[in-house]
Amino acid sequence: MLRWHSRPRPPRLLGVLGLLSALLLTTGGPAAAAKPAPRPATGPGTNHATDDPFTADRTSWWRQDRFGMFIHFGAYSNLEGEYTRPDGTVCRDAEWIKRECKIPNDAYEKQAATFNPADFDAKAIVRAAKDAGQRYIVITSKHHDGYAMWPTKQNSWNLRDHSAFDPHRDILAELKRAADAAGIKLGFYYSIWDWHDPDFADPATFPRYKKRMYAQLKELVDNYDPALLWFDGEWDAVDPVNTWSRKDGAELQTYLHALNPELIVNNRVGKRGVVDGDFGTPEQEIPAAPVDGQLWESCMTLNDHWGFARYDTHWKSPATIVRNLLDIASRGGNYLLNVGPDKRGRVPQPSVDRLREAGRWLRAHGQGDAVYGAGYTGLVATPSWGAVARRGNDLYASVTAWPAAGRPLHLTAREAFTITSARVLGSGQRVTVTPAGDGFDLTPSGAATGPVASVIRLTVKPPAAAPPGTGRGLTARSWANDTFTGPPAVTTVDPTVNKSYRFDGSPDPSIPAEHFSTRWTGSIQPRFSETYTLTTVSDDTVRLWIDGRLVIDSATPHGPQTDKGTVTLTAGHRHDIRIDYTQQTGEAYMKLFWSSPSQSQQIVPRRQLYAG
Ligand code: H79
Repeated sequence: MLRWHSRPRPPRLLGVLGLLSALLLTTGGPAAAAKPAPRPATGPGTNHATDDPFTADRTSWWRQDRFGMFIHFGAYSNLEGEYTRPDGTVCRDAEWIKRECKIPNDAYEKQAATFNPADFDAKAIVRAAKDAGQRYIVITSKHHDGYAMWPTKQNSWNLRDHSAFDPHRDILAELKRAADAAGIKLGFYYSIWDWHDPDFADPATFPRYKKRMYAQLKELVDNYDPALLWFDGEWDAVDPVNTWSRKDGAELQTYLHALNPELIVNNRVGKRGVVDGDFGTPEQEIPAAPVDGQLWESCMTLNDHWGFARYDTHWKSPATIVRNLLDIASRGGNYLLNVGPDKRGRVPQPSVDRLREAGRWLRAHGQGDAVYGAGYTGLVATPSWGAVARRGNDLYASVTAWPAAGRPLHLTAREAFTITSARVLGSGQRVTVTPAGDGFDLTPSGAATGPVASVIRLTVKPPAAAPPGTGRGLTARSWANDTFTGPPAVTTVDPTVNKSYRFDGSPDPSIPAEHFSTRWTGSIQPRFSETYTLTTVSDDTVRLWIDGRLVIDSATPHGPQTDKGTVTLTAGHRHDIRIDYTQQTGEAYMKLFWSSPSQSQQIVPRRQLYAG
């Protein structure tokens, strides 16, 4: 299995300021001549996109693991979802209780001082995640109430300095140790929106808040080496006013990348855009289809609250959990399923029980193969009777509505392929496969293997593929104007079209960050003879031609945006491609993805692109 358990820590860069002073210190000396100066991390000539999250080694574990545990735990947990007002009436909420129940600061601080999660048992939590088949954990390090769950040095509003908890304990360190020991990845949730910090709401003092926030994030990265950061609270809001901007997000991403280039970050680091961070974050919902231009993860509660609420018994059933996971994996997404420990730090038993049931299903008969390392396939249409995911040359048809005896399950094929074997995991029954209409009928000879879902593994002979190409990228001509006028300022071969210039970058140090244009030319060589969907993510404009035909025409200046066009391509053939891209002012992005029945979404890779 492709997992790194004891990956050596990547070398820490110094951060932008450190990097600049390191540069100043080393220029001119005799040693400086030996080493090429490191490329600056900001400014003209910078492309912040350093890989394709859909295919990078950096994101490999996350793309395979599919199922994670979210943990909402903070000073609010101490109230267990109920606040008794001075007049004796009770107000209910969970992690939003301070705001929704309008608890005065001093009252909230007073109750937090009694917070004593002495029963927090990192090993038990990791065991619960492992039993559930969850392969990573994301815990709130700081929610909107601003209360830090580790001994931060930036303020005293934290679990060590403002609680009744043993000051020698550090639950994030405990969780990190237990997760490492179990081969589970650990990530931290961090809320940008902060109801407690007095500097947050006023634009005049916000820079002070931002400095503390950066320092807290550095503490988290340096002290706990998280694999992932999960931001939240990036939205515009009042009370307190949230001024977090796309520019703030762009700067934070640059900062985090300098701290650890391997970090995986969600899209709420910016403003939830398709160009922000590494993955999209649908909350309490499952997208109906793969998301264009971005990895994605659905986060969901196990009952109706994120934080512990002692009265909330509206638990999802194990069947719902498993079926959600199957739907999500079959659309190429991840499932981050939440638990909210009580004020003593214990994960509610109903949560543990349901998670264990889900894990039991995943372990049974190797059914986890339908989830881990499996993903979207365009080869077949989504059936009404379940979900189909692809892993190599196996399709996993997870059937939640098993047919009556002798009745078929119909599978619609979007491209011609052959099924060479079909069997029900955990059952010796036969599955008869017959070509029928627009695809196949699968007729099992026996009963479902269980009430949750039964998995039919179909081994397929997929559509023929041309061998990988030998391309080295497209020719890129860039102008220091947004009209392709005059001689280009620079001509290069770009391995891929994958540009995140954000606010400050540009194609070349000689080209300022505003008003430029790039024209890519050459050819694109598909490996399958199929209908391809070309997807661009651009800001400000893009036009794309294949074999002289305009496939994407998005010439009205726009913010970060996804556009799509379809084109039938021939395996191994080099189709002419031309892309005209302009950047006027503000942010700048240009990415080119492709997908087809046989090709899952990715940045069009270098070897399939030829200069010209
Ligand atoms: O941490 C969990 C929730 O507490 C948090 N995200 C998950 C992972 C979450 N916060 N808010 N929401 C979920 C719902 C969004 C509410 C909002 Fe609003 C409506 C934000 C902006 C409009 C409330 C009303 C705040 C501002 C106006």
